[in-house]
Amino acid sequence: MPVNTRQRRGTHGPGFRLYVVTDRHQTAGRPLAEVVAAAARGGVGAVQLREKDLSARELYDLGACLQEVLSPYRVPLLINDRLDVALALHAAGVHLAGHSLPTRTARSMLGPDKLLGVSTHSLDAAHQAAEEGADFVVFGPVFATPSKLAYGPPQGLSQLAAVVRDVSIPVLAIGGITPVNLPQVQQTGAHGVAMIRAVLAAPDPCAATQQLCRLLAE
Ligand code: 3NM
Repeated sequence: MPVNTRQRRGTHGPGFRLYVVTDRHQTAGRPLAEVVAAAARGGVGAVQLREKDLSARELYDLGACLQEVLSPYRVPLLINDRLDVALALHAAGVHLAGHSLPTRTARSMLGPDKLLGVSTHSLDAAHQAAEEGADFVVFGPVFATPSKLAYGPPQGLSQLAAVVRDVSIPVLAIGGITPVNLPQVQQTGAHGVAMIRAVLAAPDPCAATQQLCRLLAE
């Protein structure tokens, strides 16, 4: 049984189109909180805390710090994989990876009101996430990106378009997305984009975010 997706959809799909995923090693030496604050000033829609090498305690502390900088802007923080940390922080939601708890299980532990995003790499996985109660999926990598080179060639725009067409919940594209290729991504009908380097590594993350938001509004 789908987890009440029809009732929740519409009131609950992600209200955001620009989703910044953290990697504190991609900030050109600047503190992550400083860069995330700049992205919030620039209008980012949501932030996912994804620091896979940190312990629960370290993630909790960093998440609390990011919540402090995001809360004046009302930007939701989602926690990658660690449902326990998300619950401990009263975070806005959780973002699941392939190795995370099953989507259905995470949804039942989170309740209907928290945001639940799922990273997917195939049409089947995106369908399954929708069936099991995800609010949105992230699909990728659309273009080549250093951290995913080992997994083979990128999915490409036509595969993204197929997922957007077929899946009943919003799809955000990820992987190698920049202001230059963003218009092609938008042509697929994707709801929005998720990115690391285009914001976190930008010389001026606030201006980069503003530019991306302008493009996404077109
Ligand atoms: N997940 P950038 S691609 C974290 O395909 C992540 O699921 C991907 O970084 C996926 O915006 C990716 O710098 C890296 O290319 C995105």
